[in-house]
Amino acid sequence: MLIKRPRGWELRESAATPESTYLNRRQLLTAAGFGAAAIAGAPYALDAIGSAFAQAPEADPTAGMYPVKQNMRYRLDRPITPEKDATTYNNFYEFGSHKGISSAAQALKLRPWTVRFEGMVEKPMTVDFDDLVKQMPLEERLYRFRCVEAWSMAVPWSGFPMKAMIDFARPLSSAKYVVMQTFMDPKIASGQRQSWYPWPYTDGLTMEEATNELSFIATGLYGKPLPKQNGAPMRFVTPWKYGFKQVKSIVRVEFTDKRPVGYWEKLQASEYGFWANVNPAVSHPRWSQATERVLGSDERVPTLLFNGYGEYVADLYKGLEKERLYA
Ligand SMILES: Nc1nc2c(c(=O)[nH]1)N[C@H]1C(S)=C(S)[C@@H](COP(=O)(O)O)O[C@H]1N2
Ligand SMILES: [Mo]
Repeated sequence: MLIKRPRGWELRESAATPESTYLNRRQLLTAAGFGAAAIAGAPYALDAIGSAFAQAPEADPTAGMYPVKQNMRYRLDRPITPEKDATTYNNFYEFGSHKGISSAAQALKLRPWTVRFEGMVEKPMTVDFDDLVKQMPLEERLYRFRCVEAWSMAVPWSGFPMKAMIDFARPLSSAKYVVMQTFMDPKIASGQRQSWYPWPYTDGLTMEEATNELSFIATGLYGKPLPKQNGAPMRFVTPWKYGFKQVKSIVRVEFTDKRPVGYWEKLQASEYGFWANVNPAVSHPRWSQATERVLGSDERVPTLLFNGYGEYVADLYKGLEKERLYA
């Protein structure tokens, strides 16, 4: 009797794939909430599936820490930006020089993740991110955010005061500046293969600025661990300065007595400087800073001096009026 035996290339995918793998793929799709309808839907949904696969194998031991309690001292004068806008309209040049990098950023591997503290410190050290975050006083803060490109948002960051991390690092009293540096991995970050950019991304500020109560290290957003595209696992937040000071995916924190030159200042010193405080009266050489486009709405609103945080930070700049404080 002749029996037709299917050859290898005739097998259906479900038969050819070991059952466990097949089930895992299905479980992942189900767990991530992507049914057949979502798959058949917009390209956005497909991107999201890609990111579900990229993220799922990395268990996040800090996930259970969120949401954290909101610190009511910091209030907004405008609605919170829809989560979808804040997490799909990004600047993260490591993954491309356009706003749609959120799916490319899923290639970032978050564990293990270590942070190196060095330079003018009592003792240099390397700390595992999961150990560091456990020792920090986590809280949620609603902050405004203003990019030098004249768009803005208002988001709930979770994280801890930068001051807590500085105390942990124990800098020498002679340290005047703190510099943060992003990871360097051109294999996964295609932007880092573009050699005309001054990789790795760094930026810094004075110790007085870094220990101001507003300076914050974000490890979460919208009550969850920080998405990769927003700078996971930890990024700097300084709401009275333009967005480019807010270094993402930090691997190194250095204390120094020399004023640092950050990524954008290295690239184009005529347009971007050290202080980078928000000021509607001082234009960027190529556009006005008077108003801003609010992400997720059609509105343009007036920009505020120090992005509205003058009561907390204006004193930091007394006597420095001759410096280029607003670029
Ligand atoms: N490593 C790194 N950090 C970065 C950037 C970047 O390209 N690379 N862009 C900066 C700029 S210009 C802005 S406006 C903010 C954007 O943050 P968001 O994508 O979370 O809104 O990240 C800042 N931090
Ligand atoms: Mo920006």
